[in-house]
Amino acid sequence: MNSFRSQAKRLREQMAEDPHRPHYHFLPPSNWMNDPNGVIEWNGQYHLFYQHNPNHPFWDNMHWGHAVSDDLVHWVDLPIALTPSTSGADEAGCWSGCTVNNNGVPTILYTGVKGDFRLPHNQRICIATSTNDLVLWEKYTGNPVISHPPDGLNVTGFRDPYVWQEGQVWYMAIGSGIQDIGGAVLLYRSKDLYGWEYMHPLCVGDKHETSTLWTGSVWEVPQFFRLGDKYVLIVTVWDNDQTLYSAYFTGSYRDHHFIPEAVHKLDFGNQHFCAPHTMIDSQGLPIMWGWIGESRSNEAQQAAGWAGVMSLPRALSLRADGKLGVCPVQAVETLRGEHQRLTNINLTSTSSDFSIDMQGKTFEIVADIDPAKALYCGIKVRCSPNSEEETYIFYDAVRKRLGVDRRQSTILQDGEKSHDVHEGEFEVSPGETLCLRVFIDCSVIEVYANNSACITSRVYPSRSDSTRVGVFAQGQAR
Ligand code: DQQ
Repeated sequence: MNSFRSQAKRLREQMAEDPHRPHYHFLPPSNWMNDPNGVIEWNGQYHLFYQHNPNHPFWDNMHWGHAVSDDLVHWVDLPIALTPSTSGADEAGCWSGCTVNNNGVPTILYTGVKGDFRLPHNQRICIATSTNDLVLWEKYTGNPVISHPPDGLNVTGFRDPYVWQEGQVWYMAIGSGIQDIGGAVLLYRSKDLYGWEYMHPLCVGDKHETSTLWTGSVWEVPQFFRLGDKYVLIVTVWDNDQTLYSAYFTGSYRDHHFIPEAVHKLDFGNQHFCAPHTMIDSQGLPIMWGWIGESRSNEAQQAAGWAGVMSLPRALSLRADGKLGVCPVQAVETLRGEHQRLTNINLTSTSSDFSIDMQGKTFEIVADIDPAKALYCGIKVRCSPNSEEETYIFYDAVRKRLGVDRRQSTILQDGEKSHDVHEGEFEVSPGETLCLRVFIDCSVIEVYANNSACITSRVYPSRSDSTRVGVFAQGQAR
C-alpha cells in the first residue's frame, strides 16, 4: 500500500503543472477515466470506483480504479480494484457496474467483456467480493453469473448491472436496447446474487419517437430508485457508436414494470455529463456523480497524460413540478475559502458589461440575477484582459434557454471541438430570480440553476491571464 500511495502521489505531482487539470474535482493520478462505478458507503467512508485505463490517457482495457473519502469531497487513492484477467470472462475489460452489501460482504457486480466488445453477446455479468475493507477484490470463479442476453431478444447492448433489494429478493437492471425498437433496461431477479432469472424488460424506449427527448438505440448504465412518490430511471443515451447524453424518466413502478410519464435531459452539457451513477445515502436520498469528458483533441489529451474528470457529487430531489431537483451536496461548501461579496450591480442598456474585481481559475460563484428587462444576461468567466478569450454563462429570455457559450473560450485551434454552445430549455418567470451556482475548476465548468437545471462543460483557454470574471446584460424588452 505504501509504494502504491507514493507512486500515486508522484504521478499527481507530475500532472499538477498542467493549467487545465482540475484541483477540487476528483480524477485519477494519471491516464484515462470515464464512468463512476459502484459508489458505496461502507463503515462510515465513501468508496468511489471508476472506469480507468491506468496505462494510457485514452479509453481501452478498462479497469476499476478506486478512491475513498470521509466527506464526499476529499478523496484518497486506493489500489486498482478490478483488472481484466489474462484469460477469462473479463479478459477484454471490466466495464461498469455497481457495489452492494450482501449480508456484510461487499460485492461488485460488473460487466465482463470477452472478445469483440461491440458484440452484446460478449458483454456478461460478473461478480467480485472483498473481505478486506474493499481494498482487495476476488473475482468469483464461476464468472460470468449471466453469460448471455435473454434468448429470443435481439439486443443491441447488454451491460452495466444496477442491483437493488426488495425484501429478500435481489433485482438487477441491465442496460440494453432492442434492435429496430430502441433503448431498453432488462430486469432479472435472484435470491443470492449468483443465480439469476430473466423476468422481462423493466422499460423499453422508442427510437422513432421524436416528440419528446429522443432516447437512441441503447440505454447504458441504468439507475433505478424511488424518490418521493415517483420512481426515477436514469439512462445514458447511446447511438451510432457514441455516448450522447444522460436522461431521466420519472414514472411509476407496478408489477416490476416501470411506466414512464416524462423524460428530460439530466444535464445540458451532453457528453460532459455521462454515465451518471447514484448512491442512496443513509437518509435514503440519491447522490449522483457523472463522468465529465474532455473536449480537446486526442493529441492534446495524449500530451497531457490524463483525460476525464468526475463531477461534484449532486444531491437529487423531486420538485413540485415533477422534475428532478439537482444541487451539489452540502459538503461541497467545505471547500470554500476566502470570499468576496458584491451587491446591487445594475446593468443598463448603456452599461451592459461589468468586470468584477476578482480573478482565478478555481472558485465558486453564487449569483442572484434579476433579468428584469434584459433579453440576454449572465456571467462571463475565464476572460482575458482584452476579451480575446471568454466563456459566457447565459440566460436568453427570448428563447427561454440557459447555456454555456464556448465559441470564444480559447483562441487555440486545438480547442475546435469545444467551440460551441450547450444550452437547454429554461425559464425565469417574471419576478423570479435566476440563482446560479457556478463552479470553475481550471478546464471544468459546472453550472447549477434554480435547483432545476445543470450544465457541465469544459474550456481550455490558451492565455494564462484568462482568469477574469464579469457580468453582462443585453437588450431591453419593449
Ligand atoms: N462505459 C463503460 C460501459 C458503459 C459505458 C465502458 C458508458 O460499461 O456502457 O467503459 O460510458
